[in-house]
Parts: sequence; structure tokens; C-alpha cells
Amino acid sequence: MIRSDWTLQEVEELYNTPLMELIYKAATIHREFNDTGEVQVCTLLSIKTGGCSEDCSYCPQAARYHTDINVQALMKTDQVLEYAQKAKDAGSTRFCMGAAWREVRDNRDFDRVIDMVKGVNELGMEVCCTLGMLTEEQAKKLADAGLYAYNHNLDTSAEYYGDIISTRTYDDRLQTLDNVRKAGVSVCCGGIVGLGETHEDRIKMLHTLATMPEHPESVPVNALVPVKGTPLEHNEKVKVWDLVRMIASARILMPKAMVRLSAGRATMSIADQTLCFMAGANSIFAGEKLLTTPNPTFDEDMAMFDLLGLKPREAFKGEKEMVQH
Ligand code: SAM
Ligand code: DTB
Ligand code: SF4
Repeated sequence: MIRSDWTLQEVEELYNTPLMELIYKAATIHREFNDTGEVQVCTLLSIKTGGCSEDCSYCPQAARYHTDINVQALMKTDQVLEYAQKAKDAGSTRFCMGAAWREVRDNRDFDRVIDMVKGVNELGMEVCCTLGMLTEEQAKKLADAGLYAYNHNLDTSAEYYGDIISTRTYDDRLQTLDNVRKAGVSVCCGGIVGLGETHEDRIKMLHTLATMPEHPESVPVNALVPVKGTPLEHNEKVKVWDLVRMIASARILMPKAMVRLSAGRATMSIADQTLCFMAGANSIFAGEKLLTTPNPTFDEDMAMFDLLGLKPREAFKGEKEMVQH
């Protein structure tokens, strides 16, 4: 059964289950609700990089931190479509375009993003964007252009949020997510482990996600990639056990969601990643770059899939299942 009425205490008890038991439970639920042999392969592209006015403490693209990234204006549509085609040829079925914007503005850049969405959709890929805050009208325009999903993360608990970001509120985030839902676009929403948050913060974030009237269709679980020049550059590396606990809990609470093992794979062994797949992760970002930081190459990931007997999930499968039921 899919539930949206989890109590905080239930989430807490689940999260604190002994690890082996938790993995076993998550793997069982995963098997019941999903095809455990397949993993969704998504590719990210930063279409506008750096110079962002926000102060997210983890982010190399915030203008106020002195990081080594090169600021880049919005890419040309043709160039973006070339990348999308390459990603498709390499076996990716979802293409996610990220922009270092606080929010979308109704200007020529937005018109260009609309064109990009149309173009990627025409390639037969699931198109996703992550562009910051959105109004309902903007979400509708993107939906009309063929946008399949919108990524907008809660990152952490409402209580800890202010320690990580001061230039917007948790409620701003929830409002955008609501606007995306109303436009009929699939919601991609998750968080980051390793920001300095407590277990309680992780439990609260999971509770917020799992009690949304409709669960997000995808839930990215990122391990902080500490970047030189950001306030969190010296944070301790996330332990794989913490990531596995987070993934397994998300899988049990939101059985049908695509749980994405997102940032952080570049420094994880295949054995570590295998544990995450066992615990219910069924989506990854592939391609040698995330937005600005390194990621394993397509070839490395396909070798890992071969080793584990996993296969990439076909595009638009969620939609097809909905039509069948
Ligand atoms: N500017 C938009 C926004 O903030 O919604 C979209 C792009 S933003 C880079 C997308 C997400 O990437 C953030 O919400 C955060 O969860 C994740 N992220 C950014 N930097 C990260 C890092 N260093 N390590 C892990 N995740 C990170
Ligand atoms: C998400 O949850 N993780 C992705 C995607 N959504 C946009 C971004 C990860 C970014 C990691 C840092 C970087 O490469 O800049
Ligand atoms: Fe800007 Fe997004 Fe980075 Fe925050 S996470 S600084 S909003 S690009």
C-alpha cells in the first residue's frame, strides 16, 4: 500500500531499524513494486553556469563564493540539443537541464529554455529542468512545451534549512513544488546528506517528502560533493552507511518513486553503489559531469551494469504503466 499519512514517529522508527534489517525490508518492497533489474539512466547538463545570487552553502555556483568554476551564460539551443542527442546515443533516457538561477524570469532566456525543452522532447527523451523557483504559469508553459519532470530539492529539514540557505525559505520551495504539481509535471524532489545535519533532520526531510499528498515521482539522494571555496568545503565525506540508510528509508516510505543515487558517486566504489541499488536505488546520473563536478563515465557505468546484471530503464515507462492501469 502507498501511504501519505506516515507519522514522524513511524519514520523515525523505520530510519533507526538495524541496517541489515532495513536493507532487507527495502529490497523486499522494491521487488514488490518495481522491476529490480532496471535502473533509470539520466544525464545532466548545466545550461547556465555560475553567478547565482543565492547563498546555498554547498553550491559551487553561488556568485558570492570563490570557486574555480567558469561562469557561462545560457547555452545556445543547438548546442544543448547536440549534447542531448549524444546522451541518448550513450543510452540515457532522461535529460535534465540545470540553470544557476534563483528563479525563472519571463524573458528571452526563458523563451530559449522553452525551445530547448521542445527540442529534447522531440528526441524522444524524458525532459527535466531545474531552474530555481517557478510560478504556476511558467510551469504550465514548460508543460505545454513538453516538459516531463521538474527538479526542485528540499535539501534538508525545514528546521535546518536556514543554516544552509538564507536567501529563500522552505515555504518558497514548497510553493514551487505545488506550482509544478498543478501544471501536471512530474515532481523530482529530494535532498543532500552530509551538510552537517543530524539524523533527526534527515528523518524530518523524509517525513516531509513521504507525507506530500502525492509522493514525488523521483527522489534524488545526493551525497555532498565538497567544493573548494564553498562554506562546506571541509565537511566530512558521507559514510556509505548513511547513504544506504537514507535510500532504504525513502524506498520503504515511497515504494513507487524512482530513488536516485545522485551526486557523490565519483568517490564511491562499485561495492558501495551495489549496496545502494540493493537498498532500493533505481536511478543514476550518468555522464562524466554532473553540473560542474565529476561523475563516473558512461563506459564505467555500463561496465557496472553488466557486472550487476542491471539494464537501463526505457523512456516514459511510468507514463505507459499509468495508461495500462
Ligand atoms: N538553481 C536551481 C536550484 O537551486 O533549484 C537548480 C540547480 S541546483 C545546482 C540543483 C540541486 O543540486 C540543489 O538543490 C542541490 O540539491 C544539488 N547540489 C548542488 N550542489 C551540490 C553539491 N556540492 N553536492 C551535492 N548536491 C549539490
Ligand atoms: C539533484 O538532486 N542532483 C543534481 C540534479 N538534481 C540537478 C545536481 C547535483 C549537483 C552536484 C554538484 C555539481 O556538479 O555542481
Ligand atoms: Fe543557485 Fe541553485 Fe546553486 Fe543555490 S543550488 S546557489 S539556487 S544554482
